[in-house]
Amino acid sequence: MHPNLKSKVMSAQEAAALINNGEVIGVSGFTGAGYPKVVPAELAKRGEALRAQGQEFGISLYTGASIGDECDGVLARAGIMKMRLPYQSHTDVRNSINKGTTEYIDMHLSHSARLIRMGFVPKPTVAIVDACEVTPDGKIYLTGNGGNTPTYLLTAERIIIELNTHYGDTLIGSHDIFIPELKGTVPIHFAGDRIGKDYVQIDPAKIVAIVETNLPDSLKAFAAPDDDSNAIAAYILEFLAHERKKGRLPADVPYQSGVGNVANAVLATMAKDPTQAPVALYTEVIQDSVFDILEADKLIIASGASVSYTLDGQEKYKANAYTKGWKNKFILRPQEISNNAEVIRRLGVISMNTALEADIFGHVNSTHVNGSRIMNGIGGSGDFARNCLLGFFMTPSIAKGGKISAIVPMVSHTDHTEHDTMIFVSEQGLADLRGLAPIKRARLIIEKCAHPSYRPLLQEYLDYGLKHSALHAPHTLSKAFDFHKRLMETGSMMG
Ligand code: 0RQ
Repeated sequence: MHPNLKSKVMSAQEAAALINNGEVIGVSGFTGAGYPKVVPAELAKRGEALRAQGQEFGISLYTGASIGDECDGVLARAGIMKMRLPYQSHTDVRNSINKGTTEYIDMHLSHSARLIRMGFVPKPTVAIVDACEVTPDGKIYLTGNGGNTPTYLLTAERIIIELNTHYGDTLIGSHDIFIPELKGTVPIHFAGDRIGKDYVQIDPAKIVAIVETNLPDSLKAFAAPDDDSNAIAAYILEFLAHERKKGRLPADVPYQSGVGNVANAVLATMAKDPTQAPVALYTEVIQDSVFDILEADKLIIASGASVSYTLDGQEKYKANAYTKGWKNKFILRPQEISNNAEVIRRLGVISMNTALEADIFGHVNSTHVNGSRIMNGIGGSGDFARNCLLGFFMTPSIAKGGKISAIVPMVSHTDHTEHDTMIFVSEQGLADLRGLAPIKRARLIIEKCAHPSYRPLLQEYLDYGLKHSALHAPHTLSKAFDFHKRLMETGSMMG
């Protein structure tokens, strides 16, 4: 190692001691990939100890998206996470937000870096970044995510690098770092286009610590897709085949899929289908299901903001990166590019995201249980839903053993309005709402997507509105939240 860099090598504890009360920390990491794994734990210990002595200690934490327990979990449990943006999905962070200890700004993932660069929220004072390689002239080669990491590296006053040998050099060359101007084009015309550099160039004088590690991203294996996920996947694929036959779907449009079991089931089903042509992904999160497509020889390219592989998936990728040429099949981008409106619209992306609840007129709540309790965040779902060529919102028709209907009269919080949603899919069926006025949308959603046990209640709500309200979108405000009221009062939307 170069003497200048060597002099910065220290323990995680020493690096954490460089972080002061009130700092804004920008970390690498997107959907459980490429986040720092040892400095945050030492920071949490330090913060807890100082607080135990009666001293004030709190930090703001900016990420790409959700990150592992070794960063989000430890900081939330220590009670020192005062502010968090732009997305999380950790139980302890969620609890800390919902009890008011952590202030949370839930942002479109494509917007966050630009808002930070423009100074609408305080700029990071320190960046902590998981990296494969750092060179004496300040080239940082990132691990499994682009995320907001380039922006944090460029805007922070001090940089702490966790130099992680886990991926070896298998991710070097995968990145395409491009930071867009406030106005101007992002010249990606195919999912596989490269427009930037494979490293982030920083001023090496900003590096204050290098901590050596050899640690994987701790992402757990997914459960095998259940019957509901398989049914939803089958409806989507049948529908896409139908659209293709109608000539409404160009052959080469790329796919975006959200996180979780349903998204995995869709890609796994595609991989198994002998009639499925090779696909490109222009997505944010690349998950293990991409391996099924690769092994079926159906992957053109996977472009995303992260490779969020399980522990087994990480080993599989490393084993095949060079031997089977998998390294050349992936491009990792900053999230403002993976989720860029201009590019999504230009490429004609097919987008698949999950709703917590949807209402009969097509508005979607992805984030807030009963209108106020945050679940995760909007993530990139809005970036894709508004700008895609064809957009699906997927959800099982019921949750919590039938106590909750995913289809409600009026959503208790709105992330995606009727103007941004197109096609709804549950295990009951698929409703294509494109080109339909509100009453027709409501009839179709109740018929195709609602669970049979909730259809009569939804129909009753619509019928009442048809008699007593204006006949464009017949809501009855005094009854619109009866489902949610019953849930809060009796534990079931059924009452
Ligand atoms: O609760 O965990 O206690 O069993 O919500 O639901 O069905 O397991 O589905 O894990 O895919 O999560 C919308 C939260 C779905 C997620 C959401 C309960 C249900 C269960 C989880 P348990 P499932 P998933 C890509 C794009 C927004 C961001 C997004 C999400 C738990 O997909 O955060 O799409 N999406 N980003 O029982 C109360 C309801 C409920 C409910 C389900 N109506 N009310 N609880 N649940 N419906 C990611 C990024 O952008 C990075």
